[in-house]
Amino acid sequence: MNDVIDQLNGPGYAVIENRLSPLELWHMRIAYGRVLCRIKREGSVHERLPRLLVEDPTFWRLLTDDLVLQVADQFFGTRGYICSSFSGNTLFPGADRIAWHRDYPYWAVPEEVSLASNTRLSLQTMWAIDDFTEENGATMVRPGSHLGPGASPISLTCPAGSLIIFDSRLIHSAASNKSNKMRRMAGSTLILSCVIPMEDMPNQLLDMAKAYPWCADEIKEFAWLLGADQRVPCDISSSSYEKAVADRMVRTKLNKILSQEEE
Ligand SMILES: O=C(O)CCC(=O)C(=O)O
Repeated sequence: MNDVIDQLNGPGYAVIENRLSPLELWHMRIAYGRVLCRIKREGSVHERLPRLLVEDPTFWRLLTDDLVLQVADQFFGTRGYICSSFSGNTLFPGADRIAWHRDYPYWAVPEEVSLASNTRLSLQTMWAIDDFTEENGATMVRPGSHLGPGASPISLTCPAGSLIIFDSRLIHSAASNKSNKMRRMAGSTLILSCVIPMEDMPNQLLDMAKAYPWCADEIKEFAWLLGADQRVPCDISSSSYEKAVADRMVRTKLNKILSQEEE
């Protein structure tokens, strides 16, 4: 784990090869394929898969990977982080390269502020569901670009089942897919909990609770990661302020859904 932290502090990224066992990888591929069957648009060569955790709870394994959480604890210096987004990115044969960019929320933070700050706002994880090769559109990064201009781009080729983890300030892209097979990736953005999440993860959590009551224990264990304990804006002039806050908490709604299911 310390190696990964050193890599995040140095070049800004780490690749952990074969983090998934062959059986886990097989499950991910089947689950990913099932979602693609439902959402793939005719003729499209680039498909993002939103709401993956709701679509199939198999992906919960990737969000809650213990190495990812240990690294995130160290990276942010606190457990006060949440998931901002969890989705898939599929490049079919013929897909164009993705433009160079930093990840959320750094689109909205001036570079001179984000590069100078010691407070980490965002950590990115990407799981290779297929081998990542130069031909099929492996993720590309500019090493060191989380702290400055960065070095020449390199391609993060790795076997299927590998985990790529990086500081979201790192400038990256995905190459075009020149192979004859799809290249699949599933991943999360974790953010310091004071940042507004990109996706409405608390509502995804409630949808998961409704759809998968028999996964209640797992859902409850990691509900914090999907924002169950985040404050929801409310009227602070209310005389029953504490109750108003409690009633609006996602955790309260979650407990209601799961206790109804258990009755
Ligand atoms: O799929 C990839 O390799 C990179 C995706 C990416 O950079 C993004 O979705 O922002």
